[in-house]
Amino acid sequence: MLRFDILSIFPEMFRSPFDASLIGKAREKGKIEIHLHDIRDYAEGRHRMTDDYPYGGGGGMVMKVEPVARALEAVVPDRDGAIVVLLTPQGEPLRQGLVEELASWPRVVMICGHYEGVDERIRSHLADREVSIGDYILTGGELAAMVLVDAVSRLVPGVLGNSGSPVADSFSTGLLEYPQYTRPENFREWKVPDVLLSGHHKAIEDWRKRESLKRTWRRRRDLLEAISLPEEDRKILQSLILEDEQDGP
Ligand code: 6GU
Repeated sequence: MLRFDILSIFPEMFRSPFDASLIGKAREKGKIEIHLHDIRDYAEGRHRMTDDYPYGGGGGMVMKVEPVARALEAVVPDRDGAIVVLLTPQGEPLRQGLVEELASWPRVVMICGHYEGVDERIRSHLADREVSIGDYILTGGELAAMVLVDAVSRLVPGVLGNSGSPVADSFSTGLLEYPQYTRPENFREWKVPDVLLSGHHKAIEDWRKRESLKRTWRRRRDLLEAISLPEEDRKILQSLILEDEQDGP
């Protein structure tokens, strides 16, 4: 069981993505819990403002620290066993390793950043980690929080059911996935590779390994540099690089 708490000024954004699909099923099965908290409920004053003008001037608005601090204190009065993540474009880029680390916590609390930025004291005094989901700017941290919940949840035992095993997927081998096919065998003369129909298990395994290496070499050389390939795989890679240079398929 993993519990997520999401602090946001737009908690309603999360309803349908978290009710539908595998995440909804995981909640029904009690594998995960998702609790939404409206930061505005913790804001004071007649207008319950969650943002304010930046000290020093300049454009844009800044997310206030007090409502976030009060919300956090209500949600995790004792922070033992909980990790508090601030979603912000300035954060550490989200990769599978960080997803795995977050999945090891019993409780993941997320603060969705908003406006042109958040008061620096939210990051320096309230958050344990800052996470970004990539090098582009979203209007707020909500979609990033959904990405995080999805990626972390699929690692929680029992969430994937029989639809897949997280150990077999590409980011645990460090390589991109090989091409997959299902029926029909021939669609508009677009054919399934013969080897996959051969029933020759060793040949299929070799083909898949080669295709994974080829695809990773062509599309994501950075991934190959980050892993140490077994000797056998390096040989396969060498041969397909040569083939590629001679305009291979
Ligand atoms: Cl976490 N927040 C926002 N606003 N934009 C992002 C992001 C987060 N990650 C990538 N872009």
